[in-house]
Amino acid sequence: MNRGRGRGRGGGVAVKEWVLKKVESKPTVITERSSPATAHVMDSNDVKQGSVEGLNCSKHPQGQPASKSTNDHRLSTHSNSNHRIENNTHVAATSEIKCSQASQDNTMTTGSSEKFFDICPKKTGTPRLKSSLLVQNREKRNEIQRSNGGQPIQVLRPGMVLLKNFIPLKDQVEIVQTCRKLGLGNGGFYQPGYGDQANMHLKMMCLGKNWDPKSSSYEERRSEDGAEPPPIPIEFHQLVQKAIQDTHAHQCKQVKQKDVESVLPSMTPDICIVNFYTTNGKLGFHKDKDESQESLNRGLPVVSISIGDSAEFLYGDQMDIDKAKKVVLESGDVLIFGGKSRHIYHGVTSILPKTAPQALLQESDLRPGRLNLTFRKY
Ligand SMILES: O=C(O)CCC(=O)C(=O)O
Repeated sequence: MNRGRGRGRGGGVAVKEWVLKKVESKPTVITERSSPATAHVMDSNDVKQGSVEGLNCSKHPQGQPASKSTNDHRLSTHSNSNHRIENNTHVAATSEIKCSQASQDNTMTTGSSEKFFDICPKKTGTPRLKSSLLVQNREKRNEIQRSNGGQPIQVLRPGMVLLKNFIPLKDQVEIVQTCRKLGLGNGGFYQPGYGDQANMHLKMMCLGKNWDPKSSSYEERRSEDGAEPPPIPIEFHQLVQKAIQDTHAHQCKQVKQKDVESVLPSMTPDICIVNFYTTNGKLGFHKDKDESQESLNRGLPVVSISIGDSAEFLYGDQMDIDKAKKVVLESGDVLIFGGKSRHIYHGVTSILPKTAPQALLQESDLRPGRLNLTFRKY
């Protein structure tokens, strides 16, 4: 059950670092999960307020000081927990910060008897603005592409593929509706936090197993409220299977790759982390390393589905966003990273407002922002 985020394996030493950086008068927090690391940058005021909206990642190799030293604060390992706060921080030089407001979108709270975050609130009286010409044209183009059998699969690197516009609009609407329903029920969307009063910049719901950001591990019930994660719906399983099968077929045909399983192993998920990013949501640079050692060793892929507004997604081999590559994930895209790419650092630096397909918004009432589902095998 130990997802391993923030926890060293083998030695059993819990390691999680939080680094604060001063930007103008405001210090900013970078969280880094080391060995391997996960980093998130946060505004320290937000930490105090228990709410964080801006984050980024930076040069801060695990276990090493980053390039610049200031008198900021550093949070790393407690002897008895994952966190520790120190002064005299080493600061990553590349961090660019967006200071946050408190979560204006925190309409939900935890606790099964309380209201959960609704990703499709019913609009009252405010007519939806027509999307820009750019978005309208893109939607037309996407529709044509879909009716012609979709776009070719893009190989971003060995084991990492992008299936552009893979999910038909009708299915996107259904995914939103399913997530909404699950998200309002027991184990639904809540505001996750890392502890130390620092929140993630998104709303989360887990299916299959719960991932707990405080302990960086999987659990059968959500420690926040004791809720049992709902099972992964069958349609989601089918979608993941199709995405992997299509990728294999593409590898066989186009790349003449014989041993497709060694490049991208098949995977039947037992976990789905559903994130909803409002338009100022983000997710810091990190590695997914909390799945079982067997799953990680075999390079069983993470399959990631994007719906709604587009996101800037960074990925790379090093804990350094300056060296990372960027790809824009649009509504209906499926990104898969497994095999040699299973251990990449990755994160979401920004959500691009008003980029969701108009028809999706009309039919689902999805609120501004982005729904992301990542499937994994524990
Ligand atoms: O939202 C995304 O595209 C990435 C999500 C992610 O990295 C994660 O859940 O670990």
